Amino acid sequence: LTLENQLRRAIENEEFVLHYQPKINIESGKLVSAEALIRWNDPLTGLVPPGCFIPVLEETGLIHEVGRWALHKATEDYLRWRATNLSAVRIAVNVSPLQLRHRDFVNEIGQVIGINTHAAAGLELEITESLIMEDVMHSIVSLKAIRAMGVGIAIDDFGTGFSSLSYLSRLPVDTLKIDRSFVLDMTVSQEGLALVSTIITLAHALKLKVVAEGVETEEQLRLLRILNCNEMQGFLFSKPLPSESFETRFLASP
Ligand code: G
Ligand code: G
Ligand code: MN
Ligand code: NA
Repeated sequence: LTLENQLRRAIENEEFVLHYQPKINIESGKLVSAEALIRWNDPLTGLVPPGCFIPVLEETGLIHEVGRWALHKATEDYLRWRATNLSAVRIAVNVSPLQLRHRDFVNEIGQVIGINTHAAAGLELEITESLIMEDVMHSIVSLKAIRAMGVGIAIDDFGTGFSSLSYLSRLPVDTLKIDRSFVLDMTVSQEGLALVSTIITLAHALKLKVVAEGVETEEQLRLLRILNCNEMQGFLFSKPLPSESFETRFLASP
């Protein structure tokens, strides 16, 4: 069986699951959001990470169907959390550039949130920097329409995609996520620290929120706090968790 056919069967058998990784407000220490990260629960081999199958979903066009499922599932989980908790934890869903480029994507987002304004306010899309830039004019049009519905937009892996700074100021986005390679270098060299500091200053000058990815040490967190980074995500706080564990650990009412 080719991987493509295995994936078609996985879609039929509903074998995809979403894990959630918390994002923490650095100033308050509070949980503010959860990033949905897809896994394939293959009955033969167990959990398969997205790096192993997202490229094949993209090559075969199956990404549209699986991406739509992820958006609906994450929104459903979000609305359930919201119904059972007073805390307003947002939810972030990764979106393939192929999805963003699809003619129907803006409509699809409209269908996902429906008439539920809570869903729109709670939802954020994460889009990789390099791929926004590949088709920047079309990206701007689509992202504007999505943002007009109240959905947030984050640029993922920021710093790795050579964004033109002139476009950065024109992109309709709310958040920059600093790629974890920069967070790693921050405690290794003065140059690494200077880069993170500069990215945060730039983001704030453009009125964007900044999230640091891959935070693994107290030292990284200490420096990010000094630099006024807004949110952090990483193994220091929690790895991505199955939704039941995420709910028990972070959302269970006392
Ligand atoms: O969870 P993990 O670190 O293995 O994720 C690796 C990459 O897979 C992440 O960079 C993320 O952008 C991507 N990814 C995770 N979930 C999804 C998803 O639902 N859709 C898309 N397109 N990419 C995802
Ligand atoms: O590209 P994206 O940022 O969407 O991917 C998130 C990926 O980063 C997930 O696969 C997740 O497992 C991984 N990740 C999250 N936190 C950490 C961390 O602190 N260290 C490392 N090495 N990886 C992390
Ligand atoms: Mn992401
Ligand atoms: Na990233």
